[in-house]
Amino acid sequence: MENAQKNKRTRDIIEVRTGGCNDCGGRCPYKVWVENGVARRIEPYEDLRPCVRGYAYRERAYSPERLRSPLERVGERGEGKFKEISWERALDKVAAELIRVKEKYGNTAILLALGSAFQGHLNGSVVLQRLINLFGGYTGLWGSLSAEAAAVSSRITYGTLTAGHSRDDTVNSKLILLWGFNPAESIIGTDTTFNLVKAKEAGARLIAIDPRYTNTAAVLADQWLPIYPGTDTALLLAMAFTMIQKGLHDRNFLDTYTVGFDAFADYVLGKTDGEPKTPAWAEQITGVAKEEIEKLAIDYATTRPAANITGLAPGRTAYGEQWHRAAATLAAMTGNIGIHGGEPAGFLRLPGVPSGERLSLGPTLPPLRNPVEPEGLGPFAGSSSIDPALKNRYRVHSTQAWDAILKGKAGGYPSDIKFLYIVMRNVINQYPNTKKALEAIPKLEFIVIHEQFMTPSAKFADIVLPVTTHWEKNDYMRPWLTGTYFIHTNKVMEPFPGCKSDFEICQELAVRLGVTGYSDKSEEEWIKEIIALAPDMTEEIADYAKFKKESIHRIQLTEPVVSFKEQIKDPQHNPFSTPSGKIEIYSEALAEMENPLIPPIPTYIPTWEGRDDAMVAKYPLQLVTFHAKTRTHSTLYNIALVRDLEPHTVWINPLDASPRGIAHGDKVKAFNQRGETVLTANLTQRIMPGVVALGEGAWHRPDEHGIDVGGCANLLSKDQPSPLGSHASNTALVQVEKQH
Ligand SMILES: Nc1nc2c(c(=O)[nH]1)N[C@H]1C(S)=C(S)[C@@H](COP(=O)(O)OP(=O)(O)OC[C@H]3O[C@@H](n4cnc5c(=O)[nH]c(N)nc54)[C@H](O)[C@@H]3O)O[C@H]1N2
Ligand SMILES: Nc1nc2c(c(=O)[nH]1)N[C@H]1C(S)=C(S)[C@@H](COP(=O)(O)OP(=O)(O)OC[C@H]3O[C@@H](n4cnc5c(=O)[nH]c(N)nc54)[C@H](O)[C@@H]3O)O[C@H]1N2
Ligand code: SF4
Ligand SMILES: [Mo]
Repeated sequence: MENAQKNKRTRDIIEVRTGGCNDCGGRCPYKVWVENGVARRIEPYEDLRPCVRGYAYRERAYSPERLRSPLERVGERGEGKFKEISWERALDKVAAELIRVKEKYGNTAILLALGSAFQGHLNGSVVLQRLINLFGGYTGLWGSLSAEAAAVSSRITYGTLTAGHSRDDTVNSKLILLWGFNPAESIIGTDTTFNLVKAKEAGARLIAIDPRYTNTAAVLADQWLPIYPGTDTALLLAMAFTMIQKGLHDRNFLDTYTVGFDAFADYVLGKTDGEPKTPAWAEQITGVAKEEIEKLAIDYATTRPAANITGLAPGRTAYGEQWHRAAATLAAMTGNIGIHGGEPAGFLRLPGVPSGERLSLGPTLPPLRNPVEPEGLGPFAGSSSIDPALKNRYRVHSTQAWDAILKGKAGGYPSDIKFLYIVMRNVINQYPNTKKALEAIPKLEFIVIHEQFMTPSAKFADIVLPVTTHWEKNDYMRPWLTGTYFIHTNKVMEPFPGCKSDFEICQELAVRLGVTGYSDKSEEEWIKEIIALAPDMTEEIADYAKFKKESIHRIQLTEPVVSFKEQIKDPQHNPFSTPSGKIEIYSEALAEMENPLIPPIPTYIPTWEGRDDAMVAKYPLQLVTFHAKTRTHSTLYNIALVRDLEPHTVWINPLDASPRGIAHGDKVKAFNQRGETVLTANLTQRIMPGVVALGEGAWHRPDEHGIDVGGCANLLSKDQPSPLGSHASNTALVQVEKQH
């Protein structure tokens, strides 16, 4: 009796060093205090502090809503009626359906929707990709939903995906433009806001260019320049006009390191199209006053060094790739490339990682080649080819998955799709045009999903396989684009009863599919092998056991990392990796595509559904769908702890609300020709008139009439990719009305 009481009181508390491993913008190392097997508390590292969501991942891991058993659909698709079945039966069924579809239609009838929700290099969605490659292949998707415009623009302009500075360099900048960049909320690098604060303390001026007055702007910026979405290229062109007119551009830099500036200057001055890109011209398009444009141009050209830190959202507009290309061109015009405190305004990957095929960082479990595709297309979305026509021949652009299911080969898509396999995505919610998704779903013969929760996508599956969270497995990862460290994410808790990891599921399916050679290694052996595939990591991680134990490995830098330092210091011996060996303001490769919508120099192309579209008569407001601070896309939406911190609303300026009779807190309907959604109005001067905004990721929740009352952004978005593959999620016109 006495002993039992004593045992009861014994507290077995251990510290597990691990980290967040999601597509969340950060990926922070932290310690978790685990009491008798239950995670209790997260403790951050000094300089790499978790965001508000980090703490909610604990609630999520233990949520009573977690799926605990494989499910088989019994009701209609989407009705949400399932029965629990055994793992044996579920896996047998998935394997049998894969074999049936392969035999009847061929491998291209299988569409993989592979997500990025878990970012470990062993257990990522590559586990399914590898399996299905060994099974004969599949129809894949291309086009990163996040950063296709940034990636393709960096590859064209600089010849590499890596084009940025480690964040500790920010302190060297005298002027920082936060261009469509809100890292205090849409985290882009755990270390970003910390270093921006340091830069401000060191005297830098910061200017935010954003249709919304964000928390980052409120806390850090000296000035807010509101701009109409999708018009940023026009602003950059007018800045270029001012610089050229006033002779402020760095002619020596341009002559030495770039090709094509003269063609660009002719276009900017209106010599090629009769339209000088003056500040007055840009004022009409962007809504930014011409005096402000001139001032910004002069400031950016004369305050050295200056960093234009570009977010990803302006690139997620129609022709968003032009904005990234123009931003890089202005970085060159101001000589801010390859120097401390400057910024090439390109895509950013972890410094030190050799540029590769993949948008994500570094090697993973070898995915193997997709046998239905030709060699050389590259294994991943955002592949090595920049030619969209080539990619479209074998893959479907991710924004057009629903259209491809509906239209198939007859509609010009590479295959007729019968089987949808979803891993680490909430496709119905997160791909554009959710109504079209609902139309496409019935065309499919079979849908499988691996999930942790009954998400809006899981509801439509025929079989749902419950998976473990990132705290229930070991892996290693790199930070999200910035951050000079590696993390070994150690297991915090035992797998939730009834759940398996994605890797375990694929291993068991491999046996049923008769696939050999899927995996011959243990978890630890794989992790070691993957590390060995990365030259930078092999150098850094000399002692694996130490890495695992300490969980974080910090890369020791003698100074901040600056892309293209060598190219600028000694151009003779260090050409850029572009065909010309220089920064390509003019790209011959683009010229060869002979597509007026993919011009060889950065060009302002008015977006579809812009302010001058005929559609404004019915749908006069531009919509921005930002990344909300309380969720990772749609992940965490069902966790009250964070959801209640910032209610999901539509931001609307009082000048737009008042003629519509809308008061703060009213229920409103946001709609266009594609769909409608009901949510709460947030009247605020923090959004410019003519623009409304809502966070992406709120769950699609149809009421009894099929009307969404969840505020799902993608009911309103258009499923048309930009010509170079950008996901144009910030280009849409809508109307907002009071809901009676
Ligand atoms: N309108 C609009 N749409 C957007 C965007 C936008 O700005 N506007 N942003 C786009 C961007 S940048 C992105 S990256 C995408 C993100 O879209 P998704 O990749 O769909 O991301 P989530 O909504 O987080 O959904 C991921 C799902 O994976 C599940 N999951 C988490 N961990 C695991 C795991 O280990 N295994 C498995 N099998 N499942 C797991 C989660 O429960 C969750 O339901 O959304 C895009 N959609
Ligand atoms: N809290 C949180 N952080 C995240 C994520 C998350 O889901 N939640 N997701 C992560 C992922 S996967 C990604 S890809 C990144 C996305 O990172 P971003 O794309 O940079 O993030 P967003 O919030 O979509 O947009 C940033 C800002 O751009 C503004 N903006 C939108 N359109 C335009 C435009 O046309 N012009 C200008 N000038 N500004 C515009 C928005 O108002 C917003 O304030 O965030 C990462 N970080
Ligand atoms: S969600 Fe991402 S950024 Fe936030 S604490 Fe977790 S790992 Fe860090
Ligand atoms: Mo993303």
